[in-house]
Amino acid sequence: MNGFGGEPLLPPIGSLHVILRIFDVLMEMDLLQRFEAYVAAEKKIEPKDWMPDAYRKTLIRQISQHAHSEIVGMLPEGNWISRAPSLKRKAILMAKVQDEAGHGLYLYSACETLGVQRDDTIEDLHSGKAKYSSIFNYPTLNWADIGAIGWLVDGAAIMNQVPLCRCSYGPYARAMIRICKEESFHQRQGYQIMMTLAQGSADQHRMAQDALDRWWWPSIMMFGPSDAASIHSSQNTRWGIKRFSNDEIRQRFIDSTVPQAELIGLTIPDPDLTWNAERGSYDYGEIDWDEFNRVIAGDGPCNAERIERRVTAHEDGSWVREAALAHAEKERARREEVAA
Ligand code: BYC
Repeated sequence: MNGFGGEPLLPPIGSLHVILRIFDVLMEMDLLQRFEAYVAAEKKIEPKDWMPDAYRKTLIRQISQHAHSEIVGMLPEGNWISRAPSLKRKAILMAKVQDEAGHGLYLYSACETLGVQRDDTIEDLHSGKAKYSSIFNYPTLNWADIGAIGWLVDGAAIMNQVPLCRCSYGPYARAMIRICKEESFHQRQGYQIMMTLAQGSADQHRMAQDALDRWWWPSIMMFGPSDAASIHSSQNTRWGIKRFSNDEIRQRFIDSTVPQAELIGLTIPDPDLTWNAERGSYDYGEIDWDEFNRVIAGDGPCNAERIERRVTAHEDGSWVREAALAHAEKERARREEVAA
């Protein structure tokens, strides 16, 4: 292992146990100080660099949960591929869902650079140990929901993920650059579906408004608990993982989305939403944190269905993994034979 920035660690010296222990502690303190200065100078931490255990753990937690969100996020939209209203909409939705699979793969790979096995992170999802975004535990009842997901859910995802492109951990930051570019297309396709419906027949307009009514508050909850209740924020901000607080990003999302709704003649379902000229921002109503806590604890409308679908898909895919491993083994044996 290197120091961070590729610098070599000092070799251990001395033979007495106590001296070694003191040396270890001093070295750890020194490394921590240098790590924090390095991060504060906006330099990227790379996989072989020294990092505090807690930094590694919080990144594994966040990146794996982010990867799970991408993969579980394919399910509510995937349900509508066969029912999209035209060939063009079907092709667009298929490409979008495929993009989400790609995002999950980049993120599982970024997570593996921190020393965890993909199988273990997936097992944590299946066993309910690891979370994934609360938003994907709500059902997609009709086509307008696909518009609302693209517009609001991908819109919220971009708002949260653009700052992650500057995350102090290199592999995560680099994965986020491509993901954000793709999410931005997703957001536009969702808004375009909503615009088409909102400007269509009275029934279509009602469908768009109904989807906004059902998806607005769950989308607002995506940004996580209020700053006062956020357990990871302060340390992760200090370590350059988080650049803005949950409430700051939530506020930005609301401020940019309200005019988009107005432009297409839809109403945000929040009677307390008012422009605050002094703050230059919208004031908004009370978020139902009981609902948020219930959903992230596993008791949302679709939690059980989502996990069951993921477990079945994983089991159904076992023959592909086994075939790939058998092929790799044959290739290795062939190479060894040639080399002998
Ligand atoms: N759902 O201390 P806090 C997408 C958990 S978009 C579930 O504030 P942190 C997509 C949190 O994990 C969605 N759990 O945490 C879009 C923690 O629990 P643990 C994915 C949530 O990490 C379209 C606890 O609450 N995006 O993928 O500082 C199509 C306390 O929270 C939620 C990301 O994952 C939630 N909404 O801040 C397809 C972005 N919110 O872990 C796919 C990366 C909070 O201690 N993640 N919790 O058990 C982040 O930026 C941060 O992790 C968060 C939370 C802002 C989400």
